[in-house]
Amino acid sequence: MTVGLSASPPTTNHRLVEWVESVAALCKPDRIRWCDGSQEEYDALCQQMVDSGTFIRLNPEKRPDSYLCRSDASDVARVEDRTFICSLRREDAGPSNNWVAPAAMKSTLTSLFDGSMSGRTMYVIPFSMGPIGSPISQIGVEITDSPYVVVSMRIMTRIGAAVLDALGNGEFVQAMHSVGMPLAPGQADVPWPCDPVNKYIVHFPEERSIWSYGSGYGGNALLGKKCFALRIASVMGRDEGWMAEHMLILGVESPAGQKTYVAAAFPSACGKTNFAMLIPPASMPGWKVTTIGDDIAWIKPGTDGRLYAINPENGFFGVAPGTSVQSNPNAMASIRANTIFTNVALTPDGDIWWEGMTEEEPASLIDWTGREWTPGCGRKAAHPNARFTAPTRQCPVLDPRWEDPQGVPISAFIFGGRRSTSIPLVFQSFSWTHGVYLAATMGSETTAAAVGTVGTVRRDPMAMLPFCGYHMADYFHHWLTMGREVLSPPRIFHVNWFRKDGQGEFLWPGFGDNMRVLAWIVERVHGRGHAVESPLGWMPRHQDLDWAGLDMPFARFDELMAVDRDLWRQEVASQDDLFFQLDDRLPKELACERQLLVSRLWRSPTVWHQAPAIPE
Ligand code: TSX
Ligand code: MN
Repeated sequence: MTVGLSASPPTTNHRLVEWVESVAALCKPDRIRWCDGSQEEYDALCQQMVDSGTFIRLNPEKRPDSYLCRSDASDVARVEDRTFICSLRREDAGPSNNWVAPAAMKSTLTSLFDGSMSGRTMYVIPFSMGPIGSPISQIGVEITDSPYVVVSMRIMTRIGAAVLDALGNGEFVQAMHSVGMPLAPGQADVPWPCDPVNKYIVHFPEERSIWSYGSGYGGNALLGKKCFALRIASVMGRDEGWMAEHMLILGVESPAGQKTYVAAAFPSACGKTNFAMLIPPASMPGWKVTTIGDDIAWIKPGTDGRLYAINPENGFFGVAPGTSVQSNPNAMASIRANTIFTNVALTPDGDIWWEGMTEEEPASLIDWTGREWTPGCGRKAAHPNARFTAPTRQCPVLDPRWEDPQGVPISAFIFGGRRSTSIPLVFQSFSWTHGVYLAATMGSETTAAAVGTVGTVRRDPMAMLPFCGYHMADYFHHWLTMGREVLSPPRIFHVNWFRKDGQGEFLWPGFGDNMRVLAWIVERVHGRGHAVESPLGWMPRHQDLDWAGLDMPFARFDELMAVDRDLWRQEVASQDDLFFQLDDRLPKELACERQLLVSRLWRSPTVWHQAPAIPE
C-alpha cells in the first residue's frame, strides 16, 4: 500500500505510527509504503529492480523465480569497525565492542539520516523473529529505503500484515536503515546505492533500537539477523533470563527412532551450514539428521527444567563459494528456486556459478563485478563473501518441528573451531561450568578469506565475539547463571574437524562422517555412550565410535585424540590474551577451570594417549 505522509497507516499502534512519522520527517522520502508481505508485493519489487538494473532475472528453466544482484565493490561484507554498541555506560559494551555515548551517536546519525531518503521510497517492514505468535518470538519493524532489503527480509523473516496483527499495541524493536544515497530531483539511481565512505551499524541496547546507515549488504542492512536476533536479543536475554546464540539447531534420529535436538556454535569458515544439513554415511543406516536452523538460536527455559530453542529466522543467508553437491546437497536443493544471489558469477545460459560449485570451471562467465571472466584470468568469478538468500522451507531435510512455537528441547551444545593442531576430534565437558570454559576459550585459525596471518588462532568465545551486545565477561556470567537455573541443562561438547597430521593432511574426513561423532554425542546425553577421562574432558575410545564403512586405524585415531602437554601449555597461555582483556569482570569460575585444566595436564603423561582396544 502506498500512502502519502499524512494518510492513515494499517495499524493503530500509536508508538509505531509516531515513530514512522518521525523517521519520515527526518529522512524526507518521496513516498512511504507499508509492506503487506504478499507474494504480489514481492514480485512487483523484484520486477521493479529488474527494470532498474539492480536485479538480473535468472533463466527460469534453470533457476525459477531467482535473481542475481551485484553490490557495489565497497559494500561486500559486514563492517565490524563501523559497528557500535551505544549503551549508556561504556563498561556495559565491554572491550570487544566499539562504543560511543548514545547522545553523541544520535547527533551524528541524525545529521546523516536528515534527508537521506529524498527521491526514494521509504518502506515500513513489520517483521517477526520466530514463528508469529510463539512465546519465544519477538517483533521488530524495519524502516528502509532499499527494495533489496524488503525482498530479502521477506525471505529471511516473517513480514507484513500478519505481524501487525500479532503486534497489536505491543512493543517492538525499532530498526531504521538507509543506504545513505539521497537522489536529487532528476538524478539517476545506480544499481547498488550506498555511502562508500560513511557507514554506521549502531545499536542502542537499553532502548532496543538499531540505526544502520550507508550499507545495503547482509548483516549491515537485514537488521533482523545479526543486529536484532544476536546483538539486541542477547541483551534482552540477559535481562529476561533467556539466550540469543550464534548457533545452528539440528535434530538427530537414532536407528531406534529416538529424537534428540542439539545446538552448535562454530566461528566462520567451519562449515556450519554443512553441519546443520549433514547427510549421514550410507554405512550408518537408520541415523537421520534434520535441520531447524543454520545460524541463530533463541533459547528459553521450559517448565520441565529443560532449555527450548527456536530458529528466529525464516531463510538461509549462506556463503555461496564452496557450496556444492559434494559438500552440501541439501543446501544446493534449498537454492534451486525462489532465491536471491548476491555477488556470484553469471553463466552464459543465465544460471549462477561460484568457486567450488563444480570441479571444472565454466569456459566463460560474467564475474561478480559484471566483467567477462575466463579460467586463469587471475580473478575470482564470485566474491568470497557472495551469498544466497533462500527460504528455509525449501530445505529437503527440514525438521517437522522447525516452526514449533514452543521450540525443541536441546540435549547438547556443541562448540568447535578450525584448529590444525592440539585440539582432539571430540570431548565432553566434565560439568556445565567446565563446558562454559571450553566455549569461552574456543578459537579458530584464520583462513586466507579472513584478514590477518594464516594459522594464528583468533579467540571467538561461543562464536559471539562480533555479536554480543554487551560485555563479554557479563555474557559468560549469564551462561553460568543459565546452567544453575535450569534443572537439566544440555551437556556440552567440543569438536574439531580440522586437525592435521605431520604431512599436513586432515586426520578426519569430516562432512557426513561427522555423524559418527554426533551419534556418540547423542548416546552420551542419553547415558549410553562410553568415554574415558582425559585431561581435557570425557573422550570416546576407538571402540566407542561407529566405524562401519570407514577405515580408521587405531594409530590414526590416537593421533586425532592425543593431548600434548607442551602444545597445551601454549594453548592455555594464548587463551589468556582474551581473558586478560576481560579480567575486571571475568567470573571467578573460569579462572578456576583454567587452573584445574593446568593441573590435569601435569598429572598426565607428556602426551596423553589412548590405550589401544586390543593390546599389541
Ligand atoms: O563443512 C565442512 N565440514 C562440516 C561438514 C558437515 N568442511 C568444509 C570447510 C568449511 C567451510 C570441512 N572441511 C570439514 C567438515 O567437517 N572438514 C574439512 C576438512 C577436509 C576437507 C577435505 C577433505 C577432507 C577433510 N577431503 C578428502 O578427504 C577427500
Ligand atoms: Mn553467522
